[in-house]
Formats: sequence, structure tokens, C-alpha cells
Amino acid sequence: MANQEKILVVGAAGQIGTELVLELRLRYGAETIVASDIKTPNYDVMEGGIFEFLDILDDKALLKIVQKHNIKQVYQLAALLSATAEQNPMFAWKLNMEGLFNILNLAKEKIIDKIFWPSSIAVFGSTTPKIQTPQITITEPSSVYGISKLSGERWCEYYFKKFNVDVRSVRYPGLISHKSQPGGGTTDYAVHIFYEAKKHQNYECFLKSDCTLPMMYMDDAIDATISLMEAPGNKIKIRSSYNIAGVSFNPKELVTEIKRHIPEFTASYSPDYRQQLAESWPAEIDESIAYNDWGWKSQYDMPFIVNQMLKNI
Ligand code: NAD
Ligand code: AKB
Repeated sequence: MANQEKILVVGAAGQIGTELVLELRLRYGAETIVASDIKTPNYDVMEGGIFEFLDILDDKALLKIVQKHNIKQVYQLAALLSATAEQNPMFAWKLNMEGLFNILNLAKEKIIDKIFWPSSIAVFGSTTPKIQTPQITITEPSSVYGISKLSGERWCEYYFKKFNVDVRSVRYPGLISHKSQPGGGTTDYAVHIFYEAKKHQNYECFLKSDCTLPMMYMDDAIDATISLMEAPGNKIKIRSSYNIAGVSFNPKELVTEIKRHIPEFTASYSPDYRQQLAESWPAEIDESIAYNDWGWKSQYDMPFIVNQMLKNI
């Protein structure tokens, strides 16, 4: 087993990493997946397979772990998200860019073969068409996070063209999950609301009631991620990052759907600095290029997501 090729997940204790590790272990076998993070993950991630403490900014420690486990693929998820990044812009830039470079350079040196790195709808800005946002369009992000993701996309394409690095990426919408909590984004309201609805039958939302954003159920996101990584290389025409759509709704529409399950639920709205970030993002994404290239289609609608969230929280 020692020499078996393995997959490294960096940021495995986070909202996506937690579920990605569990799904990768199910699909490929627990002994082939190395989960890593700077913080302790939940019990299932920690105890269900291999886990290493790793700071992605420490390139020597990274190389040691890659060599120790014979890592050939990396999912690089460690980053500061949009809201947290606005609180600490210089560190966000450092983590989001250096973390990516440390992985890209391993592939450039042919130490690893394949990379997944996520981008975000935050690459778009207020000058981008808001409805059916195309794959290739104006990208003038105004957030620190969006700037780092757009730069990351450009570097991924550069490493593919210049060094033949097999790097793959999607622009996730806001993700909704019940196995793990979100880690400091603008779309986090769409997870918090379910906890508050069940606990207090009341939620104070930090976005305006009519602020429509693209969102996605975690199962869809994990499916998109793994199917992109499994697609034949010649199908992957976009080496910056693919649009994927999910489902679009605003807080008011979400509240209405939750009320169908919890009639006494009420919401109030106190928009804060995150409203400005959300306002600069698209309302609805066109994912047709992902469908044409590698067959991706978002599956889950809002009533399904609400049902699952209320059942599982
Ligand atoms: P998260 O904040 O929940 O998780 C990130 C994880 O990275 C955390 O467990 C954190 O401890 C870890 N981390 C932070 N610094 C690290 C370091 N120096 N070394 C190693 N690990 C470190 O984030 P997430 O929601 O799981 O997002 C993962 C990726 O997906 C990020 O790149 C994010 O930008 C992207 N993304 C997420 C969403 C979403 O809605 N969750 C949407 C679009 C894009
Ligand atoms: C955030 O809100 O920062 C993330 C994202 C859309 O990238 N959920």
C-alpha cells in the first residue's frame, strides 16, 4: 500500500473539504485519500482515514507529505472566503495566491499529475451581465476575494498553456450543506437561516430580502468537482474555471419556502457590508459550456434543498 498513488485534499476541515473527503474515500477507498488542514477536522474526517496537519503556505512540509504518501492529485481548497478576506485583505491575498502557487509548482515540476482548485462567482463584478452570466464575459471583481480568484484563474490557464499542468476548476456558487458549516462567505446566510429557523423560528438576515444569488446544494458541488476531475483531459477546454449554475433565489423566496415547513418562522433584514459584495455578483449563471464540454448539469432545486436541510440539521 505504501507506494500506492494517493490524492491529497488541502483544507479538508472546511465546508467543502469535509464532504469531499468523505465522498472521495467512498469512491476510491479510504486508504487512497490523504485529508489535511491546519485545524482539526470533524470526527468522520479525522478518524475515517488518513489525516495530516499541513499549512499550505509551508512548501517544504507540503513536499514532505506529497513524497511520504506518493500523492499524484491535489484538491487545493484552503482559502479565505469573501467576508473574511475583506477583514484581512493582505493575508487573504497571500493565502489564496501562495497556496495555489505551491500546488501549481509541484505539477510544473512533474511531482504531481493533476490539480483541482476552486474559483467562485466572486470573479464577476457589477459590470458583468447579471442574468445568464456567460462563461466568457466582463470580469471586474471589486472584492479582495474576487480579485484573488480571478488572478488564480489566469494563473491556472497560464500553467496549463506554458507548462502543460493538468489543472481543473469550477466557479462554485454559494454552497448549502448540512454536514459542515460555511467558513466566512457572503452566501453563508443560506446555511445559517436553517439553524435559526429550527432553533428560534426567527432569523436576522445580513443581506436584503430581494438579493438574488446563485446557490448550489453540496451534493451537486461534490458531483461537479469529481466528475470534472474524472473527465478525459481532451474534453476540458476551459483551463481557467468553468461556470456552474446551481439554483438562484433571494432571501425572501427562501423564507417563503421554509415557512411551508415551519409556518411560525419569521425573518428580518439588516444588510451589512456583505450586501455590497453580494450586489456585485451575478443573479443567475449560464452553465452551458460545462454541459457541452464534460456533460455537467446542476440537479437540485430550492424546494429540494430546503427539505433536505430541515430534515438533516
Ligand atoms: P472553508 O473556509 O470552510 O474551509 C477552508 C479550510 O481551509 C478550513 O478548514 C481552514 O482551516 C483551511 N485552511 C485555512 N488556511 C489554511 C492553510 N494555511 N493551510 C491549510 N489549510 C488551511 O472554505 P470552503 O467553503 O470549504 O471553500 C473551499 C474552497 O472553495 C475555497 O477556495 C473557496 O474559495 C472555494 N469556494 C467556496 C464556496 C462556498 O460557498 N463554500 C463558493 C465558491 C468557492
Ligand atoms: C462566499 O460567499 O465567499 C463564497 C463564494 C460564493 O465564493 N460562498
